[in-house]
Amino acid sequence: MTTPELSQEQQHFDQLIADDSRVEPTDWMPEGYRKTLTRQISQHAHSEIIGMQPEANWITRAPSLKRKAILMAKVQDEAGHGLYLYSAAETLGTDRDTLVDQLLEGKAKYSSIFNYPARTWADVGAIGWLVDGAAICNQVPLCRCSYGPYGRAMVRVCKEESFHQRQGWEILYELANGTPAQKQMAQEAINRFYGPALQMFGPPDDDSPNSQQSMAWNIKRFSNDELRQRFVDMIVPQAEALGLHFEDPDLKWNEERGHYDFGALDWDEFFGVIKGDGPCNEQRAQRRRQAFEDGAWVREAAAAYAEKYESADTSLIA
Ligand code: FAQ
Repeated sequence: MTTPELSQEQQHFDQLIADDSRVEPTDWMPEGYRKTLTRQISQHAHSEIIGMQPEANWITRAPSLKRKAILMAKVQDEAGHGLYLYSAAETLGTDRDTLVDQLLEGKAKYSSIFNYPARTWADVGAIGWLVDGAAICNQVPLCRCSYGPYGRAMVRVCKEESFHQRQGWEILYELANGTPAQKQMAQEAINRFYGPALQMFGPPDDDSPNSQQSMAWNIKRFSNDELRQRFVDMIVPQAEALGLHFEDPDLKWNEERGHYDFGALDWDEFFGVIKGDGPCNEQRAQRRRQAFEDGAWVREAAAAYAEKYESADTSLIA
C-alpha cells in the first residue's frame, strides 16, 4: 500500500508545526485543527465571561472601598479576557454571535469551577489565589500555542491573571493573620476550592480524549495531569506561607519523584458539574441570559451608530 501524497498546503502546515512556528489565520490548516481551536478558545472565552459572576456577587459587599475598587477592576479584566478570546476565535471563521448563542442556549461548555458559589469574602481570596493560580499554570504554556492569535492573547491575559492571583493571596494573608474567626473563614474557603481548582486542569490523562492530538499540534504543551502536578507543587508552599493547609490526607512530599503526592479527586462530581448538575449551573446560565437581554439596547445603539457613521460623509465628522 502506498502512502497518499500530502497536499502542498498540508506539508506547509506540518512544517510549521515541526519547526515550532506559528500558524496564522490566513494559513491553510486542517479542519480538525480549526475545530479543536474553535472549541478550546470559545470554551475559554465563555469561562472568562461566566467566571465574572462568583466574584461580581461580592462587589457590593467588599469590606472596604479599596477592596471594592480592586475587585471591580479584576472582574472587568475577566470581561476583557473574554473579548480578546472571542476575537481570537473569530479569526478561525466562526463569528462571535454564533459562539455567544451556543453559550446562551446551554450548548457550550465553560470551566467547571464557575458552577461553585462564592459563599464568603474569603472565597473571593480563594478564587484569586487558587482559581486564577490554576488558570495561570494552565495558560502560561498556551502563550506558546501554535495558533498565533491565541498565543498572543494569552501573553496579556497571563500578566493580568498574575495580578489577580496576588490580590487573592493577599486577601487570604490578611484573614489568616487576623482574628481566629477570620483565619477559620480563610481555611474553610480553601477547603471548598482545593478539589474544584485541581479539576480545572481537566480529566485525568487517560480520560482526556483531546489531549494527545492537541499536544501533537502544539496547541497544548503539557498534559492535564502534568499541569495539575505543577500546580500542586506550587500551592503547597504558598499555603504554608499563609499558615493554612489543604485537607488532603494523601498530600505529602515524595522525595523519589521530587513532587507532592496528592489524593484522588472526585471525578464523578466533576463530570456531573460539566453535564449541568453543579450547585450553580442553572443560576449562572440564567444570569448570563438576563445580562444579555439587559444589554440589548447597547447593541442596538451601537449598530445604529455604526450604520449612521457608515452612511455619513466622514470627511465632515473628522
Ligand atoms: N470544565 O480532552 P479534554 C479562568 C471538557 S479561565 C469544563 O482534557 P481539552 C480565568 C473539555 O472541554 C478557565 N469542561 O479537553 C478566570 C472536553 O469537552 P468537549 C478556563 C472541561 O480541551 C479566573 C472534555 O472535558 N481555562 O479561570 C474541563 O484537551 C477567575 C474532555 O477534556 C481554559 O479554558 C473543565 N475544567 O483540555 C476567570 C484554558 N476540563 O469539548 C474568572 C484553555 C475539561 O470535548 C475568575 N483550555 N473539560 O466536549 C484548556 O487548556 C483545555 O481546554 C482544558 C481541557 C485543559 C481545560
